[in-house]
Amino acid sequence: VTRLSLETLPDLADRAGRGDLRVPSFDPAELRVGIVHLGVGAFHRAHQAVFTEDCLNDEDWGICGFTQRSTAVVDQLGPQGGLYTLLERGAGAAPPRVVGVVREIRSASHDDLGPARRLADAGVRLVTLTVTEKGYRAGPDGRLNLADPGVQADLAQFAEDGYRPQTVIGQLVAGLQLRRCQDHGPLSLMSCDNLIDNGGALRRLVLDFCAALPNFRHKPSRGAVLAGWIDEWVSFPSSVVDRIVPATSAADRADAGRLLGLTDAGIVVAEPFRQWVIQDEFAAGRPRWETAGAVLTSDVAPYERAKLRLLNGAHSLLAYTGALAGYETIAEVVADPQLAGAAQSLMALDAAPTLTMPADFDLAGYQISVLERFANPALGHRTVQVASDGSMKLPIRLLATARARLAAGAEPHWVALAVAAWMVYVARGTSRDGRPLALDDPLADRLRAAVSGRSAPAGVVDALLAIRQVFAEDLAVNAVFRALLIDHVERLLR
Ligand code: CS2
Repeated sequence: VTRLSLETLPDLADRAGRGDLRVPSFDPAELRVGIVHLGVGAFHRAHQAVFTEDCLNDEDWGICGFTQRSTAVVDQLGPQGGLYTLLERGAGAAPPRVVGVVREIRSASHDDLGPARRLADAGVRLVTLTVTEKGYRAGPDGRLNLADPGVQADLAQFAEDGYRPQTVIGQLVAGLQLRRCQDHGPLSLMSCDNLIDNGGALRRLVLDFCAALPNFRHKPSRGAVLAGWIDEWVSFPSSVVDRIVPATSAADRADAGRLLGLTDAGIVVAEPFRQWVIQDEFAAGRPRWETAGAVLTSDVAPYERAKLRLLNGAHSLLAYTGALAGYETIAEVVADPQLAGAAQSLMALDAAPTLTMPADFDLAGYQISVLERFANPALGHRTVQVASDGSMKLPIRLLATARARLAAGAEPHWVALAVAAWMVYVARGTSRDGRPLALDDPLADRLRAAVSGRSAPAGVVDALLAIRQVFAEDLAVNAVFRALLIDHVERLLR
């Protein structure tokens, strides 16, 4: 079957006329790149790319997307000229649409033109990132993890001819250095990952990298000079992203083939809902995202805290407890009244009291909508997908809530249940009905080693609480928190 591409796109125009398919309203071949995006996975394609496409006017805000290690996306989108279909599933879904705003697809490790040279280009005014929590190489204190072998390699070989940085932060700093040398002017770097204060976090990591650059005899303070230039010319807006985008399945690709009459290896599936709250602090302009429904504000912090602690916190609780109970998808878990009730309690009793929202924000309505979105049966969002990278996600979406509640003298019962379910997921590695549960986590080896040979609840809890990358000292030694965990682990193991 013929592949979706710039050449076959005109064949779809008739269908678009009938309203059962949308195609770009502009000529993708004419759009030039203004944004470099690192991490061009399904989430970016279903979220930021769509917002950007929806507000294109006569400015060049085409996207050059980089993948990191895997070249799968290059194989999927390269032959398609960057085109792909977005398929919404669930109540209120819009017709499928072909998205054309992604104009270049490159591999950070294999392409002739790496991220550093691409972002130094004068036409590029914005760099966006969805590289997941682990892509930042931050330590538990949010600072650059200088013990990370990738970070060490990037620092040591930074200025060597032809060296290609392997970490995202190394790539950004190398690009900023080139941009400074070529005098190509200001730039904004915007994280779109689920981190706390993601703009501030990214800025700190970039400056940490500069500060750690080894000095050269002929350039004694190159890190300090670069940091000074970054302070003056580069902004780091924070942003809160929200849309449920499960990994694309073979069945989704088959659906795309049926819908388009063409093969689309790059199709992405998403819920109808999408939200983007952006700190309006751009050093070199930005697309008019507000015309596509984004909220531009001076302070994203309240929205960020609400999203991470309510939605992502509840998501993780459902993922770990649900996977242990033998459920395949998040929708199946929320159909279980007991587990849905636990998610509801986590939001209402543990997380909500830690939030201070703008007066017009409907906190109760938000919690209801979160559970409704999770219940979308058409998404097939797998529990093990949400369960991945727990060591990176827990501190952000659950432990911050626990810390705030403990400080207020309260017992974070439901957060402790979520954390305990993660511990049992790690320690037992199988569901209640004996099916293996994949431990997909950058710390997997350390986690497994920690719990190996331990079966008593207190032993499991203490072994995992001792992992400083996950639990900072204050929580690890908190007797109330530990007791709650042991209690939950004991019941879950039973
Ligand atoms: C999920 C998120 O995989 C996960 O950990 O909690 O990806 C979630 O679907 C998004 O943040 C929703 O905006």
